[in-house]
Amino acid sequence: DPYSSDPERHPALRINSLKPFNAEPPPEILTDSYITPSAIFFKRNHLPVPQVDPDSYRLHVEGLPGGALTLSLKELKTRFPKHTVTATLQCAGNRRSEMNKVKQVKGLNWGIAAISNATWSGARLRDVLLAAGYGPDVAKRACHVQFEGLDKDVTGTTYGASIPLNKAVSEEGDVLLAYEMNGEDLPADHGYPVRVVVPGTVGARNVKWLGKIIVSAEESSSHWQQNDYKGFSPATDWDTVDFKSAPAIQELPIQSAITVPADGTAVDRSSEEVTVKGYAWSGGGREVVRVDVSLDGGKTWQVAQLRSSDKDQAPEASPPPGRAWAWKLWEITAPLPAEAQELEIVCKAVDNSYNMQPDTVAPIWNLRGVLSNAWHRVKVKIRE
Ligand code: MTE
Ligand code: MO
Repeated sequence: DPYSSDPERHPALRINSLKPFNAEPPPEILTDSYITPSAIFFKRNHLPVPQVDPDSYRLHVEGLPGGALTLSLKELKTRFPKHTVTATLQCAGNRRSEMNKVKQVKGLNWGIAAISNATWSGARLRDVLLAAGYGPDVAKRACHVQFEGLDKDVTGTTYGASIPLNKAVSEEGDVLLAYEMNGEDLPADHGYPVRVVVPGTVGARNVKWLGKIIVSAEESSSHWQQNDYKGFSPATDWDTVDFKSAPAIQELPIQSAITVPADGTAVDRSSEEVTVKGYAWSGGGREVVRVDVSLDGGKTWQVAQLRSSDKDQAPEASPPPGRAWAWKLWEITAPLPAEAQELEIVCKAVDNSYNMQPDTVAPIWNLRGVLSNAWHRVKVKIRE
């Protein structure tokens, strides 16, 4: 069993697939803390978790004028300044289960919690590329930075992905070769000893167990870059789909969801009010500026309170424009409407480009069930 050396996992996780391991936390827990504890951070593995010995670990950097650069874990930690970024990771398939309700899609049936927020520390990818000889002439022939994981399938093929070179080398891009998550060594499930953290970019490009970096004229040739993680029209089916016709997902669209109360639960009339909680995030460093909440299916709206830290802590300083990598948690307490017997609670977020979520799933349905970001809706009974 290639999965026999996979690590132990937190029992609260909701398992989508055991081998490879894919799981998300219960939504109510997700918004209990601004920084998601690593143990309940969602886990998305395509392959068995590789066991990497930190002493013999080597990171290879190729495709730059300086020739190949090889770094040990110690060199990565000591030769480059340590940089810390709080960034939210979201899988392209987050909320796929809502697309499945419209029409069957292919992929893991994620709920609303294939998204989590952590503090990552490591070397800047930019600094490592500069040390390997990156300069302005390189940008004339190369456009992409490819990443290869150390996790392999039975044929020896590794997980891989790529990002645009300009994101990788930008001083404002904050791309990390992270060796710490939430102040500790990366856990095995999250890429020990080194993973790429590409803030604002879809989870799939945040390659774990990083073995090799290649600066290149081409995108990664991996299955996950070429023939997966792309969006299509609702009209496209498996007979007509041409993966070459669509760009690989990089930045993700505006997203929000309700974590409390859970769908199908009840509130007591005697409590007179209801508290609604959730998360909101947008890709590409765009900042969430507002979350609207409705208790009546979208007829009337109220504005929720946003926060960027845990309640007992001072909020983090507002991020520089274009570098809002972390989610906002939101909350609203509203009186129960007198007439209603049931609430249809809805949320929708707005980012600083005034991007908003679509109101329903059907027009954004796609065969792979990615980019699912319609208004999130939960129904709650009022108990008399
Ligand atoms: N990196 C490797 N090497 N192997 C993988 O299977 N999965 C990707 C990405 N990086 C993956 C990987 C996907 S699709 C996502 S959503 C994120 O890792 C999930 O990161 P997490 O497990 O730390 O939440
Ligand atoms: Mo993913």
